[in-house]
Amino acid sequence: MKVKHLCAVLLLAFTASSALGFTHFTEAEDQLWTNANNWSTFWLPASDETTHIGGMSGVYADVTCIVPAGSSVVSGELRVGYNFNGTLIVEEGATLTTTSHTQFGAGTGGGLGTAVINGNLHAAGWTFSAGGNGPADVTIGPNAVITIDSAMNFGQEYHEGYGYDVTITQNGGTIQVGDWVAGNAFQMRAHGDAEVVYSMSNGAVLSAPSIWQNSGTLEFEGTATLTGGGVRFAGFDGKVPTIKAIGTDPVLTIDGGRFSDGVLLDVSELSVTANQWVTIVAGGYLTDTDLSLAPGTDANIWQLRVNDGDSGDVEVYYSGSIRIMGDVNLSGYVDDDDLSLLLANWNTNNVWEYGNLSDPYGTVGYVDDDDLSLLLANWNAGSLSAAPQAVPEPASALILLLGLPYLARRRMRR
Ligand SMILES: [Ca+2]
Ligand SMILES: [Ca+2]
Repeated sequence: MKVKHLCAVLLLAFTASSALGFTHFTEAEDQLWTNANNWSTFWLPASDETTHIGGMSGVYADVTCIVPAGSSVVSGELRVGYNFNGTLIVEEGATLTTTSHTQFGAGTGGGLGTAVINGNLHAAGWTFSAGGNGPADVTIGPNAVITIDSAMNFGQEYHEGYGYDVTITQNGGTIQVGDWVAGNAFQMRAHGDAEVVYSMSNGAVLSAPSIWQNSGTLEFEGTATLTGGGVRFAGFDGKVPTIKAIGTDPVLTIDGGRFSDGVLLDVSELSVTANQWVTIVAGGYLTDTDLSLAPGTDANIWQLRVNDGDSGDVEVYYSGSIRIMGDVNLSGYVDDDDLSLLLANWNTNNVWEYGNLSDPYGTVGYVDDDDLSLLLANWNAGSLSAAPQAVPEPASALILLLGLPYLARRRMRR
């Protein structure tokens, strides 16, 4: 009974796909894409310099198929893990061109779309677990050179309430995206409980004019670069994105290229392993809370160190520079100049530059004792990598503090 049932399903799937003009990779002899006997059409041009498979229609890869080293093949739309689980392997030195979208785990059958890519791949677009019913797991190797003409599209937009995990591990290599990296609604996210995890390491580069992350996790280890001009991390729909640093001395370069467009690092959490430095090169704007933050060799390079016992939470706000909690005048360190500015604007509805540290845009908050506490808790911060600084006399701060009730009373009377 079970065998009959399975055959019926297979027949149905074959009939449905044939009607749509899709060629099956059947894996009849081996797993090689360049072996005609592996294809439902039994057709393959003799030369493997440029091989057209599936013509302009498309290919279902619901088993494991390998594009072997030294080969160059072209296909139409490619669906990896559509009816069943499928795996695409592009070996080092191989070139795969898809004239339409490549989809991973984006079929109706719930199949897992897996790929291991260490060669050249050129696709019209990439879709991960979007518009379908399956998860996706893609690993990109150090020799991969990937060009996506339009978008890298994450997540599940058409089946509200469902969610499928998307895991992308980019261990080096370069991905150049023509339009944007995001979900169907311009978010790098998945619905429901699904997680999008994008792990970058070994010098991995992801480049696109627009990279939006609204939930899920971006991990980086060693060095990694997000580039192209419009990197944006911002919460959406009750979810928040996480940037997570792993290993020793991780460096994440967020090179917007066009900073006038604004690089928004509006993440709620930057997760960093204790007792290590993280270097972030960005046009973003970082507000430190419990962490030690120090300028690097130039004003755009800052290092973040999370000490044992400190929280790993960092609030990041939009602007043109990275700022230290308590540094009201943006001088790079926290001292009595900042304290004076804060006190001079006591009890006003104001922005960061006038002392409202707890509410940098001044949307709801006033300059008050919460801000004073934040400043004093970060007294002398920002001087970690500089030459030893004279510690401001506690007495001067104390005198200013003693004068505060008098100042507050005078302002209230006006
Ligand atoms: Ca300052
Ligand atoms: Ca405040």
